[in-house]
Amino acid sequence: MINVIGLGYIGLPTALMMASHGVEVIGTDYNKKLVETLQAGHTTFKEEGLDQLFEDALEAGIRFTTEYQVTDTYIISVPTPYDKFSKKVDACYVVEAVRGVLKVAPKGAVIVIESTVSPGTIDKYVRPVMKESGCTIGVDIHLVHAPERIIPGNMVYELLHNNRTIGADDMETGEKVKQYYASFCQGEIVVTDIRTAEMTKVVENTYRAVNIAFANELAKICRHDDMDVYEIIRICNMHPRVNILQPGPGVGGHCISVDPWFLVGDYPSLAKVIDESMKTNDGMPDFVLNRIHEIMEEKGLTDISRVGLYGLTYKENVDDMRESPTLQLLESQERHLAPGLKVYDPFITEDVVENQFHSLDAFLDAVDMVVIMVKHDEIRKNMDRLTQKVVMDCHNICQLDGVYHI
Ligand code: SAJ
Repeated sequence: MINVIGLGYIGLPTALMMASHGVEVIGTDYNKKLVETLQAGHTTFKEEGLDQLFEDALEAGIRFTTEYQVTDTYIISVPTPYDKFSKKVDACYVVEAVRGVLKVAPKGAVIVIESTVSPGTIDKYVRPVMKESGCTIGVDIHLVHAPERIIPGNMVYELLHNNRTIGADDMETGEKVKQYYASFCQGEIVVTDIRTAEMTKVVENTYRAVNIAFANELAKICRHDDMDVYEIIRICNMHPRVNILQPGPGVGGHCISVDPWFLVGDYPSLAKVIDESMKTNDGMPDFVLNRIHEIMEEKGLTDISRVGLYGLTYKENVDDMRESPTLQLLESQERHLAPGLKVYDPFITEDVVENQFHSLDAFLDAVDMVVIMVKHDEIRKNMDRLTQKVVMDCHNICQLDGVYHI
């Protein structure tokens, strides 16, 4: 039986996937409300295919609790924030979860850490906790790191099809854990050591962050001399060895905007490209805010409260707002003591910011200028509703005449 600790964006789909593929699973989370919601038969966030997977897992007998279980295998999937000042990973939730497991785990149990951690975190923070509790690692308890790779918006498909990495102290444990993942994962599963597994995960997200930063920097260069960055990227990408990503209003989510900072925090004198890239991405919401003011001036608009931001989530067709560029932009606006922008997102039903609307109709009635911050399918399908508005399209999805870009 597997006890999955932490039932958030990664832990829940992983637990459901294993349960629906014949593994006995109990999911544990310290958040009582979340556990009660799951016990009542409801999922806790929206994701393509998640509800069906949930039903399959319930049918297969998955259970949810706030208690740690006595079993032979644990998967820890809890958040790893970073300290905004030092830029280093904050492993407190992982350490707490390991402590909780150690209180109940029988001799020989395996603890698999799925949470993203910076290279060396397991040596530095997790092993000492195990030693303190009197455990001999590799005898009383085995340790594994199996970083997740699934992308919000396509999680269920990617859980099934992505290749995976498993880091273990010994091949025997690595192979044993591999069998659990192989119950559902159709991709290749590589077994390596723990430090390598830690590093690969952070490097993957850093690679994407640096490449997005490159696209964002190109957008700024092209804006400076009035060139079309999208056309330039499109043509460059016809070269067989060039594949530039797309500029955007900023980088959000709990991965690409967070994990690369771990390397900057741990290697400040070495991780120069990464540091600059992260600053470039973090500067994009401010860049958009400046563009809004430029465009308003050009169009003779004077009332910022007649400008609306479309989208609050960190990217399209998800309901996750963590580190979202829109939230960053609103914060920046407050710092400049110029509140008033209207906001709307079809995926966010509760009130989270001021001047927020809950229907596209009401939002469009209240604004003269629309800034497309997130390319949800809804706005793609409603482009004809924007013909009378000034439009700033941060994703190059609007074909209307006179549209402004980043
Ligand atoms: N973005 C751009 N331009 C692009 C692509 C993305 O501005 O060309 C922005 C998005 O709008 C968003 C942010 O970047 O704000 C991040 O979005 P994303 O779709 O690139 O990635 P995430 O954060 O949803 O998921 C990433 C994935 N990592 C990689 O692709 C290397 C996913 O596979 C990981 O599992 C996930 O991080 C994670 O949990 O670590």
